[in-house]
Amino acid sequence: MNSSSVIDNSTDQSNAAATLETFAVAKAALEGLSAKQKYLPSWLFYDAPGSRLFEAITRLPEYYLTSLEHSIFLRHADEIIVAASGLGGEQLSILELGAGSASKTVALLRALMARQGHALYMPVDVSEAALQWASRNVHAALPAVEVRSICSEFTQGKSLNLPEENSRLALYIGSSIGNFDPEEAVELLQWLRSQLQPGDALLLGTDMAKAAAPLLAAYNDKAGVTAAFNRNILARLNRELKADFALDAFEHRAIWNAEESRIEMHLDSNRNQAVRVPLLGRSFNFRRGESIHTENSYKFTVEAVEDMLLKSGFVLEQSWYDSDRWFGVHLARVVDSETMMEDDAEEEAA
Ligand code: AVI
Repeated sequence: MNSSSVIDNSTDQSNAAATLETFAVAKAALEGLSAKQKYLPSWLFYDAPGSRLFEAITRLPEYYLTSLEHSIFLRHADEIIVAASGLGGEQLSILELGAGSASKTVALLRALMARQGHALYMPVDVSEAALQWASRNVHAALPAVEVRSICSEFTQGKSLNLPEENSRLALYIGSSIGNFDPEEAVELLQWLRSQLQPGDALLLGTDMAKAAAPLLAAYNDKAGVTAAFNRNILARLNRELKADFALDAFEHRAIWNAEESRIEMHLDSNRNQAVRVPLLGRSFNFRRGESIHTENSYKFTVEAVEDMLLKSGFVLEQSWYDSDRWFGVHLARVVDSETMMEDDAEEEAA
């Protein structure tokens, strides 16, 4: 094989991946914009410009989620690692779904290194760029940590083929679970459960239910970064599907839906208009005031967290909070389903 055929091959592969992604974007846009209540799924936010905007959101003064979760890790990392290690005495490795910058994870890895003298970190992300970023940041802070990146779309239910030698602490932090509807959240955690073994642990970060004012401020920041993040979803359809959305014809709106315990983000059309999407071969009409629902961000009580975990095959063991209980970090254990069935049978017999 000569070097040019290698280059051709990789170009073919990346073209194929790009085509698949465009197809997924087109399918999502067609489905969502044809619905009675128009919607676009929130995974569409995270192309390269959207991921940069999200990083900017995490640094906003109103967006308390990231800084509070980070402060919980800084304050309780040792305790979390001791509790996650359980009684088995085996080495623990850390798996992280949706690695991002891994900046918060460093606190946990530092505590793990201090306890074990060695740490294996396995970030999972669909984006190679995100994995490289996580790996670089971890190595800059903790050069001795062993990083094994796993490039996978973990919301698609595929096996992660995890190494079996260690027990694992899986991280799903940042309240990312809150962007799934309750049934989808349980399905995702059930899949995660299927990748783990009895005794393994999960550390889940959740934004907690609270008064409406701080929630509304967090999703309607003064600098307008969240509005830009929201509108980027339309900009992405312009870039990738050659749509002609006028970005100033849609207003960012974030509301608190107390009944569903969630922040909802919408883009409201500020005029009657038709938007052409050439790659779908059609256009979509918007009435003045009509919305595109772009995101749900659920806020949890600890009971709701416990219930979601139980339905997914985990038992909640311990939670840590900031002093106002605005953000929670929950440690749960994978239950051995056979032990659970035996326990149920014993309870029924008693
Ligand atoms: C990624 N996720 C947890 C964020 C959230 O708060 O639901 C996404 C976000 N949307 C608007 N601001 C941030």
